[in-house]
Amino acid sequence: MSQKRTLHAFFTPAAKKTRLKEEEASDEPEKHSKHRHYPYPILDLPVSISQGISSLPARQGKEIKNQPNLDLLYFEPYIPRDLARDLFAFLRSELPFYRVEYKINRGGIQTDVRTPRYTTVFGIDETSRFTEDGSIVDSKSGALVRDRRYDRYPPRPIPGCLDKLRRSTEAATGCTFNFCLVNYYASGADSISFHSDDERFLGPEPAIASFSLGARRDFVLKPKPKPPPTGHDPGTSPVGETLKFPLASGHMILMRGLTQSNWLHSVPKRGGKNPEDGGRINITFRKAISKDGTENYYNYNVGTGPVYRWDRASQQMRVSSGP
Ligand SMILES: O=C(O)CCC(=O)C(=O)O
Repeated sequence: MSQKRTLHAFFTPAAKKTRLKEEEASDEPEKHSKHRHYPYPILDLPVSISQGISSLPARQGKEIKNQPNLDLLYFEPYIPRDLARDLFAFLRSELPFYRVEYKINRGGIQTDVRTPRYTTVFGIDETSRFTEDGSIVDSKSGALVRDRRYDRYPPRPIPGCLDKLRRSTEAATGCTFNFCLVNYYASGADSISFHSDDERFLGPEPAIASFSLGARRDFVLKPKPKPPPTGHDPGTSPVGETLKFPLASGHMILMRGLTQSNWLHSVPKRGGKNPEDGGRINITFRKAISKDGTENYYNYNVGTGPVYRWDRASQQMRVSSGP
């Protein structure tokens, strides 16, 4: 049996077998995206998924602007159910993930934080780009770039299996993106706490496209707390209410405009035994405008710990022993 057949078979449900037969009959070898800073070559999408992405989005986005300074475009869905299921299984199997640990200073006390989900990141800020051979050059001059912010965690180009969706998202939203962050929530115990993506390295009104694949999870938005009123500002401006979107597989929310400077978002933990606790992938596309963004994203989404990879036999992430 060819390697192609084996890989296709393991993430493809029975209902897809007829369509895949034609692909398996082709002698095309599997292709991988390669880069010296990937822990292993990353498999490109099978033809069935790649072709499916070519005809997205499945639906038009719906504008949600009914709260002060909130500007969302909600695709419900962007990716139809079967394609979302295949893309979820493919990315979970093929991407390298990390469980990043870092220290923060809370009120003068050093605290260890273990990120409560698996993460990975690809891309580089707009001051630089990758050449064909994977080197990093200045976006304008084309000269090789050496910068301490790229030294500790060398940037990695967005692999083909994510770049196709990035290009589709750019076409559907009119935005441009140079970063792809991926979260894997293994169960309801994994989460992301309230935060906003309002760092200076994203520019003043960042657009962030956020995809959900796999288990349904709540995406909660709440207004940022207002500073206490001053003599000039009696503090009467409207703030808005907490919103909850139960995001299903294939849904995409574009957050744009003043959303990040005025709202916080989170995916809270979910308790209890729920049949939908089958794992969820979140993909965000963003645009970083400075090298600080590149350093920050690799620091918090790759870090210095081991690589995890999906283990089919045990149906969980395991520390990867090699390519
Ligand atoms: O998983 C999600 O839907 C949200 C992810 C998120 O907020 C982030 O990566 O900043």
